[in-house]
Amino acid sequence: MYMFSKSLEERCNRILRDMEGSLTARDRVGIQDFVLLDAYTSESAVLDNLRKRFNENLIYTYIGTLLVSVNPYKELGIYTKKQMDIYMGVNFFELPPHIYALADNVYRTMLTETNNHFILISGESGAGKTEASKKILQFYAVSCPSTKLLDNVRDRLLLSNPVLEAFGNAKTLKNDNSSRFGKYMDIQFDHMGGAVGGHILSYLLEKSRVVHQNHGERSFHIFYQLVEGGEEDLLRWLGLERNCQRYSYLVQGECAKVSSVNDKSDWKTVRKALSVIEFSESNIESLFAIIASVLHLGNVTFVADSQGYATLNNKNYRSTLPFQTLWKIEARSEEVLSPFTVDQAVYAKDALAKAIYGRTFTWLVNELNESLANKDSSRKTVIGLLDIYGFEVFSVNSFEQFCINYCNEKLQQLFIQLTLKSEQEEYEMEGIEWESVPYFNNKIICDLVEEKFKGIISVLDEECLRPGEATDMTFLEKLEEKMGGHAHFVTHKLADQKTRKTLERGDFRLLHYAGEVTYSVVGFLDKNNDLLYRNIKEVMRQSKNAIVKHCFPSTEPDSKKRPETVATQFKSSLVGLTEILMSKEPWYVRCMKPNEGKQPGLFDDVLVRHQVKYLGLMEHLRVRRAGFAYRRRYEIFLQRYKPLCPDTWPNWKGTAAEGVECLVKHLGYKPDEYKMGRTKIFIRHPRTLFATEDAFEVCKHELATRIQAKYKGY
Ligand code: AOV
Ligand code: MG
Repeated sequence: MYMFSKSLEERCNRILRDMEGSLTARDRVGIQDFVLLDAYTSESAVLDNLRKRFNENLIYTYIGTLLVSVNPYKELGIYTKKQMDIYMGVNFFELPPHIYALADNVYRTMLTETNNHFILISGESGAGKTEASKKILQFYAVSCPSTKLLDNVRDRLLLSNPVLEAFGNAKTLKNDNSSRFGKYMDIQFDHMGGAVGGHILSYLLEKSRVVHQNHGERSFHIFYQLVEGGEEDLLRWLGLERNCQRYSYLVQGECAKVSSVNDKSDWKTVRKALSVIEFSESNIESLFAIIASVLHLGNVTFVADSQGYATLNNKNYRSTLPFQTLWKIEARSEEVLSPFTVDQAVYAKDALAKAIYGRTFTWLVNELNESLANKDSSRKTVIGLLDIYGFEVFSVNSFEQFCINYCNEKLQQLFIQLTLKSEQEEYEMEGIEWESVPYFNNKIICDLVEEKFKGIISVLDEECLRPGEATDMTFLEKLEEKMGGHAHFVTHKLADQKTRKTLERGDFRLLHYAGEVTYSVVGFLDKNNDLLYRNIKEVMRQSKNAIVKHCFPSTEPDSKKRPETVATQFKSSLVGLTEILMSKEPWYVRCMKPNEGKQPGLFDDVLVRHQVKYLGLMEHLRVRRAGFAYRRRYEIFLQRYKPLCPDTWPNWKGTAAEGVECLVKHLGYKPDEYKMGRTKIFIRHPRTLFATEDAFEVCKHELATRIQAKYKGY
């Protein structure tokens, strides 16, 4: 349970015990808030501080209330129940930076201000976003009030993670557990702070991974989990062998085994989670039948008959298939696919596999939401957790990376708007003069991608409207025509002038906020269209598998009405997400990667410096420091520092603002060192706060000594 007001004695003792290190270690371990760094405008000083802390296994540092996290790539033992207890109900700046401190602060602010919040976790692929979001959820699971009913919700919230990760995460070259979908999760709290429900929104799953993986990558975890961990009789029923190598869809990347991933035990976790979340046994069966059917589908091959049409190659396949779903697909597939060439048949087969998997994933999210739904209609407040796929650059980048990186641009834009906006508003609201800070606004790149009639998505959609005529190359030509002069767009014609690097003929390059990415246009039109043959849909509709039936409803709009393209749908869903987020109070976790090799203990200066740059940390720091480095609500400031002044200690009778005024006068603050806003005190220089903090530390020692002396005799 939370304790909002611990007695001073208790707090002194605890702080003395747990903060022993941090009282003396400022030089050794760096500074825990960049705002207090003297050379705050120097990128090198920021980098030095990060490195110093990283080398001491201190992966967290603040910029005010923003949390910077550097992936340690090793277990640090800092996520224990004991650590959670330490951070529960304690003032944000009282303890060393931690993801729990942020989680706790958001939670308490939500409760005291009864408003909605979200935590935006960003950073490139492999930087630690998903881990951070799990730590936050775990913290709430442990720290929130507990009753039998609430524990049930808590378990479901926690267990939704392994299920979603099994179906939506995969090994990539960047990350062995890479999120291949975007996830926004609302955790709903009642007025007592109990977690009473949740809701998940998922964004664009990278379903092409089902049929193709680049070298060194895998398909979604669930396939390997089923094959490796599935019970004997289940596999027999599904007609599967316990050997991933047997399945064409699992071996494209030639790395079915990953040392950091234990498919067998993960299977058990997922299986158990599905039961706790109360998926019915028949749904669970249908779900695994779908996973198996995708694997079987992958093994279907075609040969050309005498007329050059595709026919099924695996004659014996049909008799060995034990269940209805695929049987039906195949029973009709000759009819459906017979007029196709072999290439077209393979294409249709892959399209079907992707569609089945993609729709099943959507079904899964809906089921989880059913299970997490809070039936009580009383007013709730929420904390939203946003964990999306991070910015990524591979040697070959396709439509998927284009969408992922566009999504990251949008979130960077949101960060810029909100940090500057809220800062401006705060100064304005508090009646304090605002000094603006120059920064790179990536709106120009967002516009390049999404602007109506002009952006890359519009051009792509236009080309998708010209079937038969348009190709990936005509799309590229149109881009060249329309975007040629844009500062962030390069094709091979212009490559030398802008970036001094040559480009292949079928590529275009975007100068993203986080770096350059070269995209190969191959497959852009196809993936954006994402069409499925109508007769294949009809076959799916007749399936006996309840989930498949549900995922291919007969009410689906027919092909006469053109469905929205993938990129346009994604764009709209991101607009929706932005609206959801804008209505809530923002908090930020900026995750960083210390090296490209997933190695513990290795801090690559060049790589980290690059992230410091593009994550906008320097600008954020400057903004925080532009006028006043620190601001605190009067009540909080007074509560913390009142032992420093005989007039305010132990109780101040007047308003908090008057108390603070009295306190800072007593401490000898000069008039230009601070400003009194409407609800907060603003302190210009960190050294002023340092001095106050130091005085506070001394005072704490004295108090603790007095307390110890007092209790000695007992
Ligand atoms: P991501 O979510 O940011 O990448 P993850 O959160 O999956 O990255 O982290 C990648 C891996 O780094 C994890 O599987 C852990 O092995 C390790 N790791 C991350 N954070 C920590 C931590 N705090 N302590 C110990 N190890 C950690 V992506 O989903 O690819 O964008 O798309
Ligand atoms: Mg992730």
